[in-house]
Amino acid sequence: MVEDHAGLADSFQVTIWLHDINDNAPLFSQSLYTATMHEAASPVMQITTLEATDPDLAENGRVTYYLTDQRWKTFFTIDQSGNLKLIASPEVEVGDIIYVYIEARDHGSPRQSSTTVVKIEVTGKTIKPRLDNSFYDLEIRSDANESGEAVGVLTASGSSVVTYKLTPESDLFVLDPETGVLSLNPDQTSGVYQSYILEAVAVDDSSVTSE
Ligand SMILES: [Ca+2]
Ligand SMILES: [Ca+2]
Repeated sequence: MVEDHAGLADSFQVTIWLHDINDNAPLFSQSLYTATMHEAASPVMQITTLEATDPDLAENGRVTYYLTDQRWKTFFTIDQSGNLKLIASPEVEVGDIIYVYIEARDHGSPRQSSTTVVKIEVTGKTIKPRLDNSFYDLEIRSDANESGEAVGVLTASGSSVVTYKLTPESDLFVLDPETGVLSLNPDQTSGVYQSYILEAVAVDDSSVTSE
C-alpha cells in the first residue's frame, strides 16, 4: 500500500513467480542402515524402512527409491515408501553379511541422486518382530457403527510370522492377529466414543515379544 501525505492511498498487487532450481540431491536419513534377517526368512518379509528427503519443490523434490545392485534385485525390493522387503529366499548362511545398495533419485531435470547401503546380518536366532511405529494416532468416525469398522492397521518388521495382540484385551476393539487390522468390536453396541489408549504387541512364532 502506498499512501501520500494527503491520506490518498493506492494499492497494487505483485505476482512473484517462484522458479525452483533442482540444487539438492535427496538425502538419506542414514548413510548406513543395519538390519538382521533369519537364514530361513521367508518372503515377503519387511527388512527395514529407509527415508530420503529432498527440500526442492514439486518434481525436483519428489523421491523415488531404486535397488541398484543387480545381484540382489531378485531377492529384495523397495517400494516408494522406502520399505525394503525380501521377495525371494537367497542362499545364505548364519553369519553372512549382505550389503544392499539403494539409490534415491529425484524427478528434477537433470535428476539428482544419492546412495546408501543396507547392511543385513544373517542370523540363526529368532528375531524379535517390532511394531513399525511406537505410537499410532487413530481416529474413529463419530458415525462409526457397530459392524466391526476398521480404525487402523498395525505393521511390524523383523519377522515373517507375526501375530498381533492387544495387551490387555479390549472389549471395544478387536485386533486381527494376522493382519494387524484394528477394528471396533462388532459385539459391542456402545455408541459412545471417546479417547482410548490401547497397547499392542507383535509376537513371532516362538512367542518372543517386543513393544
Ligand atoms: Ca531448489
Ligand atoms: Ca532435488
